[in-house]
Amino acid sequence: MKPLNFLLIALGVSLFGFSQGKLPIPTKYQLQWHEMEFYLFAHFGPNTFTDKEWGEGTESEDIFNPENLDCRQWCRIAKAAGAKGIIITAKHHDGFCLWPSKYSTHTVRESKWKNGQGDVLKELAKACRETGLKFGVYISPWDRNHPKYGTAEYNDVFVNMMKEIFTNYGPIWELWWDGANGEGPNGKKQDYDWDRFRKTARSLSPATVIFSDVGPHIRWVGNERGVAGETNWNYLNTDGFTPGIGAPPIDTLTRGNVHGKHWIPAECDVSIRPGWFYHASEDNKVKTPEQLFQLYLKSVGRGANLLLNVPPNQRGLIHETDSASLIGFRKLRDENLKQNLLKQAITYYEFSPRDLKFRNIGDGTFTANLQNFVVELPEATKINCIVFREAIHLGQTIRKFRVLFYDKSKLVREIAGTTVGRKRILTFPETKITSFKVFLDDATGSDNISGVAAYLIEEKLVEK
Ligand code: FUL
Repeated sequence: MKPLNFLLIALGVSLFGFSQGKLPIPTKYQLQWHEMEFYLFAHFGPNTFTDKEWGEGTESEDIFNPENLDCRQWCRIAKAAGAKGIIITAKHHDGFCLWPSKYSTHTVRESKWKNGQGDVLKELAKACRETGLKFGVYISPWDRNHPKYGTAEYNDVFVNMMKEIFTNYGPIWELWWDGANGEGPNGKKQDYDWDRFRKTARSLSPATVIFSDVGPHIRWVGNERGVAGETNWNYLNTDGFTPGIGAPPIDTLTRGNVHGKHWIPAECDVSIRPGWFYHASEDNKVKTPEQLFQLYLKSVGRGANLLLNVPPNQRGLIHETDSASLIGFRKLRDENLKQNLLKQAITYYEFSPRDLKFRNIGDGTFTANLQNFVVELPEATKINCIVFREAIHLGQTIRKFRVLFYDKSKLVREIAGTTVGRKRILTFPETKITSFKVFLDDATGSDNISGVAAYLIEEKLVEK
């Protein structure tokens, strides 16, 4: 090779490496997680029976007795709602284990339920497998029952419990480490060995994605309302931070860090009811399908995932009001977001010859990635919702975008935004258009928008 050619190639490689290669990108398991989009959370345990949110850890095991427990019912409802998995509170802050752990004496084994022979994790893991749902486990580091809590040995207990869970109930798709660490009046304080916890999980199950305030794979969104930032980076800086008290500021969790060093996307956890656990007094406070749709727009529609808590009741079943609401939510998504109005549209580069055209396919996935482009519809069409997807397997690079809508040559609406991420759903008042242009005013790299779709949704569903 001639020296000059070599130099040019080397320069190209290093420039490319500088502009793109350094960007954090998702692992294949994180990418799969992004595609999960919406799944359920099940808060279940002694609190279900004591009507509390945070148990003391002193509750008698016998109060846990869900006589009609049917995890298949949970799964049927989850499936019908279009949720793709269930994460269960295997151990909440009260320390009660929903599986007969060898490392605790405060478990289903000590309860009256099925004469101590029951195992909720086993039943749910099986039901999830049979239904084709992913199975996830919440295990609270904070433990108000365990006698070892507050000593170095508790870290061994926690590690051993994880081993039991991975070994006996796997595959575990997502592991959830809650950040709450409110110390009880006994003043016990635990020095958690996060590093060891992470290594244990990774060695036992490399495919599991771990959630905590600061990842390592998925971060808390900073609120329990189910709302991601309108600007939402999948990047986060974690140096010097830990889950719980040592977490980054709320605003950082909600928006991420534009120059963050790690790919740690946000997950929006929120309950369908005011509380996390089931309380009969909240049966008339279940979120409506329309409210859930709003949450969908503010979580999934901002590039995050939606983890919706639907707490089983004392019988061990999901209440009919919650299930009706979930099905209604599914119906709204199906009826409003199925018919991509751009299926017949032609897309071409704004600044290139018009013969470079792409046709949208199905859900609006392009055959190429685009930056500045025009979408032309075959006829005047009313829309009030537009959905973008970014090619996040290459990183998150869009910082600012603009969409200009035209009715023939007349500009009829302009909207602007910041990040796109896995999915960005924008809603606005109904507008009749014949074409629109998308400009990425601030973006790096050349593979950015990987899909676009447009819909006419019911007026009442437009984001409030
Ligand atoms: C919080 C906990 O304290 C709540 O009880 C609930 O589990 C929620 C999802 O996370 O940190």
